[in-house]
Amino acid sequence: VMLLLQMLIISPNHAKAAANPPNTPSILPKPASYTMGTGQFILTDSTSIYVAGNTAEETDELDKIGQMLAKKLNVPTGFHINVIKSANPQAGSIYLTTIGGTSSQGNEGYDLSTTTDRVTLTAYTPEGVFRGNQTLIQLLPADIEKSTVTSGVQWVIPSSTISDKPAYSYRGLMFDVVRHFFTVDQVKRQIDLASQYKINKIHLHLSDDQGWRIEIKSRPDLTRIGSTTQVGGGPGGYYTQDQFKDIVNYAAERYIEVIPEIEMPGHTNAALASYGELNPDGQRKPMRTDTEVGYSTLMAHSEVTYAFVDDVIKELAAISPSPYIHIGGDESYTTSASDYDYFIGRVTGIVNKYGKKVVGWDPSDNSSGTASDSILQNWHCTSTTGTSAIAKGMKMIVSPANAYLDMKYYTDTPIGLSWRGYINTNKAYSWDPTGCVSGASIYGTESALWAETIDTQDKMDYLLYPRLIANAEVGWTTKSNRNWDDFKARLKDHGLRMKNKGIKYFEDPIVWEP
Ligand code: TNX
Repeated sequence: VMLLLQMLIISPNHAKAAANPPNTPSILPKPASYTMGTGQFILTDSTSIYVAGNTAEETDELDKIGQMLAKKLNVPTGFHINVIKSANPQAGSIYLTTIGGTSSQGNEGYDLSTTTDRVTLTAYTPEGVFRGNQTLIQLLPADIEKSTVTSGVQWVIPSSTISDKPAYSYRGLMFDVVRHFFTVDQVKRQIDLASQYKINKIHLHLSDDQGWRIEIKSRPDLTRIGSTTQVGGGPGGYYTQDQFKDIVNYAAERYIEVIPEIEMPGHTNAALASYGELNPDGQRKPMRTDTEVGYSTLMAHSEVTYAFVDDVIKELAAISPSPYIHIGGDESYTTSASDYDYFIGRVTGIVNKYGKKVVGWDPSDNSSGTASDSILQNWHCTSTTGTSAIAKGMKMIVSPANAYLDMKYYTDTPIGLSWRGYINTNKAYSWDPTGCVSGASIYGTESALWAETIDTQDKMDYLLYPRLIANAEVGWTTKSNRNWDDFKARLKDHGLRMKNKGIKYFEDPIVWEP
């Protein structure tokens, strides 16, 4: 009888679909709530995406988001899904709307409901719709990630009701494009991939001892000299201001903010090598290609230094829409404590003068000149870091080195550093932002990808994936909704999707057991 019943329920079409998506889709990061429905929605060549906002402007914005979704869906399906501006979606359509969205959803929350005849995504803002689209794509079979037309697939979405919003509003990823330079296209590809896991901030580490990576027109030697090498002695490189803006716009289309960092007063050898006047003896330092840290410093009591910083921040502020500029502040081991204190205050003043607020690594919050609207990026997460930030009422980005993505997974995995230990996927998942320091006003989380050991896209993929997904869930999903075994099962299932996306991830044996 059971067999007969099953044969009745499972039509040939369903049988095919059942082999594709598992019963509960493996959504990463895990949504706040997911309820399975009955039946399924089937995407076809005649599916349209309807978009409607509360204003004409909002509808235009949703149209762009709809076009991005249509483009993504049309590649592997070979369909001609189009976008229609209308609040009357026909049966068989996908409807993206802010009409009926509520402020309780926040900027990034969304409700996604799928029935046999419609997919409806409702959010308070277009940004929420964009985040919701990332979930919607994950509800379709893994072949949806392919970059060529894939026939013989039934493009089904199991009926469900999803209600979702992030635990933290800052979920960042830092690229170190100094230690090894990465091209605009390589950075864009990583931004696009990260956006699929609802990362919403990209922090670009643009200067360090081994290189200066952003064009500053009033200080041409920064790129003429300072950009010309990298760790190990390769050619280095830099972004022109137009290329930087291109990256910023690409990220903004994905509702990602780019926070540029100019590292100071330490990690400044490339600047010291470009302009002799920044050194006590007036002589340019040689460029360096080793991975030593903590030896370089700007002069805290020299007006030449602040004229330089002013020139740099002025141009950067003009091309960067983010309200924040990151000023570094870590590992200034050859700057005296009083010089460091004074320097951070002066630079905070310059950043504020150009209309921006400061983000700094710990211990920049200790400076008497740190403003209360500055943000601390806490990477030590020890009992001595972050206490000044808390006392000053500063917001905190939690970025613990023991979840760093540039550490090796295991003693025997080939790429990465190990000064903070080995960080497998379980370790990258099993932490909580509240565990960094108690009493902090937590803005969110950030994953740092330092690039001493990575000089190719494949190596970048290898260190990022799957650990970035683990970090992304720590930032998006509330602690009470997170569980390693549950995550592990979803991630394991997600491997095929990463393959289809072309991600050269590390198949961590703790997830993909041999
Ligand atoms: C520490 S974390 C650094 C970086 C290195 C990294 C290597 C931090 C703020 N500074 O300069 O690249 O370790 O893991």
